[in-house]
Formats: sequence, structure tokens, C-alpha cells
Amino acid sequence: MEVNPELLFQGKIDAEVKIEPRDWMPPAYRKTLIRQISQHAHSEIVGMLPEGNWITRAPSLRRKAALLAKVQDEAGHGLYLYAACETLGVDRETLLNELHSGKAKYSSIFNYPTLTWADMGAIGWLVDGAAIMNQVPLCRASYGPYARAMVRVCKEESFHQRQGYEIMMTLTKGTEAQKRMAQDALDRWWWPSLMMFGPSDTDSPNSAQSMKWKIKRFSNDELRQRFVDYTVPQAEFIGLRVPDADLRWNEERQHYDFGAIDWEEFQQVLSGNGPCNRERLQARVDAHEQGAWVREAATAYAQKHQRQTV
Ligand code: FAQ
Repeated sequence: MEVNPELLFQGKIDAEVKIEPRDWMPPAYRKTLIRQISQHAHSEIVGMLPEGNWITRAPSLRRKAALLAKVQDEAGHGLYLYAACETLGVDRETLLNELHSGKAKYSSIFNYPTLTWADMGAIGWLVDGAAIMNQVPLCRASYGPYARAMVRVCKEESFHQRQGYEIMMTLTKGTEAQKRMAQDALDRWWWPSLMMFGPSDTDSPNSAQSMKWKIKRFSNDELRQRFVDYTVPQAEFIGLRVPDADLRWNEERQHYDFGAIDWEEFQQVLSGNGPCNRERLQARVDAHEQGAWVREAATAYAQKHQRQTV
């Protein structure tokens, strides 16, 4: 009797057996993974830009060293993720072309400007904080190479989150001007951070299937709620006010209720009309073109080395 491969596959998923690159998988599972992992990889490397902007302006050597290390970590995350994506049979050049031509998405959050030093604090605290909330469950994603890449990424993101929160804490203990700077950064980054989790569950076309395949373990709204519950007390602890008039603790639900997200703004950013979309994409294309000689040199070296060892 012939066994349906789709049923066998779902059976492995249900039994928490990891799917590896050479295993059979439904074409739609492969396609979903390529989409999510490549969008994730693109987010990591585009995500280097807003913070890279502040490396030369960090207020001390210690801050500069930490920020530099963080931005380099993001490049490393991009590398692990592109490598994980390549195991699905797509090459890196194709993926990068999709990013540079504007065809591929990357996280909406990186289309906002970094106006002051406090934004380095807010990004580490909120953006990396949201990233961890979303990515810790991805360490258990059903696709082995993605799950394993996430383990290391999450360890580094937690250092990033702490360095960001520590910047905010230092600013809130500083002068009045520094406190205002920290509050202003929270005011600008709060709502875009909530949007990072994606559309609400009723408008998320991919969630149901991705959860069945155990790529995603929690829905977008579940993770967003967790992030709010986790982050609001952190804001209170350092004397900052979350910019949401509807935010309040709901004793019955044991969660914070929060105000409506501006989904129109989210859609605008996704369709290329955010405050920095064009600038970010141009910076990526320029960096890629200026790095062509490095790729050529590395390829030539690899070929020479291969000839010598044959
Ligand atoms: N921005 O049906 P869903 C970081 C797209 S962390 C842009 O809900 P899904 C670390 C979505 O892709 C940031 N697009 O989709 C860092 C889909 O597109 P489609 C990156 C978004 O996939 C920190 C469509 O909308 N993290 O980089 C966004 O089930 C600091 C419909 O949505 C990840 O990528 C958005 N915010 O759930 C770096 C984590 N939200 O179908 C530097 C992995 C949704 O048109 C500095 N990804 N879309 O192709 C995921 O967990 C999921 O892909 C979600 C979306 C949760 C983002």
C-alpha cells in the first residue's frame, strides 16, 4: 500500500521530529520557509543600517565598542540565516537580488529613522526585545537548520536587549534633557515595535498553516501580547511612560489591554512608503556594489585553493 508523503510528513511534524534538508517536504512548506527565513535574513542586514549610523557618534569608547559588536552580530545573524535558507535549494545571489530589487520584504521596523543617541537604547530594548520574544519559539521550529541558527541568534539578541535597556536606564538617571531624550525615543519606537509581530491574527494569511507545520509556535497577537506584558513593567521601572492612553492592566485577563495599532501606517511601510524605505534600500545596494571586489577576491582565492588541492 502506498503511503501518502504529506501524511507521513505531518506525522513527523506532530511527533516533533526535525525536518532536515534532504528529507522530503511539501513544496509549499519549502516555499514558506524560504519566504520567512529570507525575510528574516534581509531584516538582519538591513537592521544594521539604523544603528550603524550611530557608531561614529557613540558617546564613549565603551558604548562604541558595544554598539560595534552588536551591529557585527546582526551581520552574523544574516549569515547564519542566508546559509540556512540555502539548504532549501535557493542560492544567496537570488535572495539578495530579490532584496535589492525591492521584491523581497524585510522587517517594517528598520524603515524608521534613528534621530538621537537614545534611539540606540530604544532599539536594543524594544526592537531586540521584540525579536527575542518572536525568535525564542523559533528555536523549536520544525526545520532543523532554521531552529539551530535561532539558538545562537537568541543568545546574542539577549545581550543586545540588555545593552539597550542599560542605555535607557542610564539616560533616565541623567539630566532632564537626557530623560526627555529617552522618553522621546520610547514614544517613537513603541508602536513600530508592536507592528514587528505582523498583522493581527484575523489578517495574517500565513499563520494557521505555519502553526500546523510548527514553523510558528504562537500567533502574531499572542507574541505581541507577551511583549507588552513583559515590557510595560520595564518602562515603569525606569520611570518612562508608554505612549498609549488605553494601556491598562486587566485583572480578569491577567494581561495588559492596549490601544489600537495603526495598521494603515504598517501597510504604508510594507509597500515602500515608510520614512526611510528608499534610503535603506539604496544603502544596501550601494554596500553590495562597493563590496563586489571582496566577493571576487574571495571567489578567486577559493578557486585557486580548490585547484591546488585537486
Ligand atoms: N515587517 O501572514 P503573516 C531582527 C509580512 S528581528 C515586514 O503574519 P508570517 C533582529 C509577512 O512576511 C525582525 N513584513 O506572515 C534585529 C507576510 O509577507 P508575504 C525580523 C511583515 O510570516 C534587531 C505578510 O506580511 N524577524 O531583524 C511584517 O506568518 C535589531 C503577512 O503576514 C523575523 O523576520 C513586518 N513587521 O508572520 C536586527 C522573524 N510582519 O506573505 C537588527 C521571523 C508581517 O507577503 C537590529 N519571521 N510581514 O510574503 C516571523 O516570525 C514571521 O515571518 C512574522 C510574520 C511574525 C514576521
